[in-house]
Amino acid sequence: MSCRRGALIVLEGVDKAGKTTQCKKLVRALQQSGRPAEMMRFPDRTTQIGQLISSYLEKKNNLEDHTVHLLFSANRWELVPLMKKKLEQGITLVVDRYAFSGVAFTSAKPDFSLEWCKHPDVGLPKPDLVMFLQLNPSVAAERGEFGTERYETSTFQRTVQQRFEQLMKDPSVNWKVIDAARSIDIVHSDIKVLCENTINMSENLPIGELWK
Ligand code: NYM
Repeated sequence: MSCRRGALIVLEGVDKAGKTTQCKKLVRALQQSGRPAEMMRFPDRTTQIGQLISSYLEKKNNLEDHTVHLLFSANRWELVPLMKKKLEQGITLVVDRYAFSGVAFTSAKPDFSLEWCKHPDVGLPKPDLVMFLQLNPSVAAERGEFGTERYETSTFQRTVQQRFEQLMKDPSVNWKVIDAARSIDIVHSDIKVLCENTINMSENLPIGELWK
């Protein structure tokens, strides 16, 4: 008997778009409807690499820009065996940020091209669906102050948004743009429908390779 695989679903967006809230709600809703689902997030700050990244983000240490980019990518690669295992067991993974954040944030720094930034993540398990939670920077600002971590400034986030827009032009990735300025529940019901359709469509397909 062949087992139907789970879907790899990614939520992306600039800070304050509501990714984490929506990932949690989505996992709960899928589980309640009898579909095995788990949440993951990147960076995964629990591994040794993740701890280096976390102290970098908290400004407790400084890392050279290329180096930290490669660490973010390594943090994804170290979780790949686990991700594949879960997908093959039929568990849908709902992932809060992925390689797209990796590319958008590093390439928002001076002298980093999109192409260079994509390379280390080429061949990662390809998401069956990437939902981009779209939120105008001025609306994001109304949602409250940014935190104190690295990258949490309006100017930087505006450049990150532009990099995401460049990445979304790539038709090899199944991007869906979600208007995140609406209420949590309305955004959730849109996301849930897209996700259920994706689970049904991808269950018999092999897991793809990103940017390959
Ligand atoms: N970030 C996240 C990167 O710069 N590169 C990456 O590859 C990933 C996955 O880390 N500002 C940045 C985006 C966020 C920060 O924040 C992680 P959070 O709140 O843990 O999602």
